[in-house]
Amino acid sequence: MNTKQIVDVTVAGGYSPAVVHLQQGQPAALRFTRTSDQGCLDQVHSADLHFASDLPLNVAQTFDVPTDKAGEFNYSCGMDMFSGTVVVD
Ligand SMILES: [Cu+2]
Repeated sequence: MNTKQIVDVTVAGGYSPAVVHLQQGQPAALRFTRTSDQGCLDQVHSADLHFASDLPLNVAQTFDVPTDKAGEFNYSCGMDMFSGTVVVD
Protein backbone atom coordinates (compact mmCIF):
# COMPACT_ATOMS: atom_id res chain seq x y z
CA MET A 1 0.00 0.00 0.00
CA ASN A 2 1.27 3.43 -0.90
CA THR A 3 -0.49 5.48 1.71
CA LYS A 4 0.24 9.13 1.16
CA GLN A 5 2.07 10.85 3.98
CA ILE A 6 0.61 14.30 4.55
CA VAL A 7 2.36 16.39 7.16
CA ASP A 8 0.90 19.60 8.51
CA VAL A 9 3.28 22.52 9.01
CA THR A 10 2.09 25.61 10.82
CA VAL A 11 3.68 28.87 9.70
CA ALA A 12 3.81 31.45 12.46
CA GLY A 13 7.10 33.22 13.11
CA GLY A 14 8.82 30.14 11.68
CA TYR A 15 7.85 26.60 10.77
CA SER A 16 6.38 24.12 13.21
CA PRO A 17 7.49 21.40 13.24
CA ALA A 18 10.82 22.65 11.88
CA VAL A 19 11.91 19.13 10.95
CA VAL A 20 9.63 16.63 9.25
CA HIS A 21 10.49 12.99 8.64
CA LEU A 22 9.15 11.17 5.59
CA GLN A 23 9.50 7.57 4.61
CA GLN A 24 11.52 7.03 1.47
CA GLY A 25 9.55 5.76 -1.49
CA GLN A 26 6.12 6.63 -0.06
CA PRO A 27 4.15 9.44 -1.72
CA ALA A 28 4.22 12.53 0.47
CA ALA A 29 3.00 16.07 0.76
CA LEU A 30 3.52 19.02 3.05
CA ARG A 31 0.43 20.99 3.98
CA PHE A 32 1.33 24.52 5.09
CA THR A 33 -1.06 26.76 6.95
CA ARG A 34 0.11 30.26 7.77
CA THR A 35 -1.64 31.52 10.87
CA SER A 36 0.32 34.71 11.56
CA ASP A 37 0.84 37.90 9.63
CA GLN A 38 4.29 38.24 11.15
CA GLY A 39 7.41 38.57 8.98
CA CYS A 40 7.94 37.54 5.38
CA LEU A 41 6.57 34.03 5.71
CA ASP A 42 3.85 34.73 3.18
CA GLN A 43 5.97 32.96 0.58
CA VAL A 44 7.61 29.56 0.76
CA HIS A 45 10.00 27.98 -1.68
CA SER A 46 12.28 25.02 -2.07
CA ALA A 47 14.70 24.30 -4.86
CA ASP A 48 15.36 20.92 -3.24
CA LEU A 49 11.71 19.88 -3.17
CA HIS A 50 10.47 21.71 -6.26
CA PHE A 51 7.80 24.02 -4.93
CA ALA A 52 7.34 27.76 -4.62
CA SER A 53 4.16 29.51 -3.66
CA ASP A 54 2.44 32.26 -1.78
CA LEU A 55 0.90 31.23 1.53
CA PRO A 56 -2.37 33.07 2.03
CA LEU A 57 -3.30 33.62 5.66
CA ASN A 58 -5.27 30.72 7.16
CA VAL A 59 -5.58 28.80 3.90
CA ALA A 60 -3.90 25.40 3.74
CA GLN A 61 -1.57 24.94 0.78
CA THR A 62 -0.45 21.43 -0.08
CA PHE A 63 2.68 20.57 -2.05
CA ASP A 64 3.71 17.13 -3.13
CA VAL A 65 7.32 16.40 -2.28
CA PRO A 66 9.57 13.77 -3.82
CA THR A 67 10.68 10.91 -1.59
CA ASP A 68 12.67 8.91 -4.13
CA LYS A 69 15.99 9.96 -2.61
CA ALA A 70 16.94 9.73 1.05
CA GLY A 71 18.50 12.80 2.60
CA GLU A 72 17.85 16.18 4.12
CA PHE A 73 16.07 18.81 2.09
CA ASN A 74 15.32 22.40 2.96
CA TYR A 75 12.67 24.96 2.26
CA SER A 76 12.54 28.57 3.31
CA CYS A 77 10.56 31.75 3.40
CA GLY A 78 10.57 34.31 0.62
CA MET A 79 13.67 36.06 1.92
CA ASP A 80 15.44 32.94 3.18
CA MET A 81 15.32 34.07 6.79
CA PHE A 82 13.38 31.09 8.12
CA SER A 83 13.82 27.54 7.00
CA GLY A 84 12.45 24.08 7.57
CA THR A 85 13.87 20.66 6.89
CA VAL A 86 12.45 17.51 5.40
CA VAL A 87 14.34 14.32 6.21
CA VAL A 88 13.61 11.41 3.91
CA ASP A 89 14.69 8.16 5.51
CU1 LIG B 1 11.63 35.62 5.56
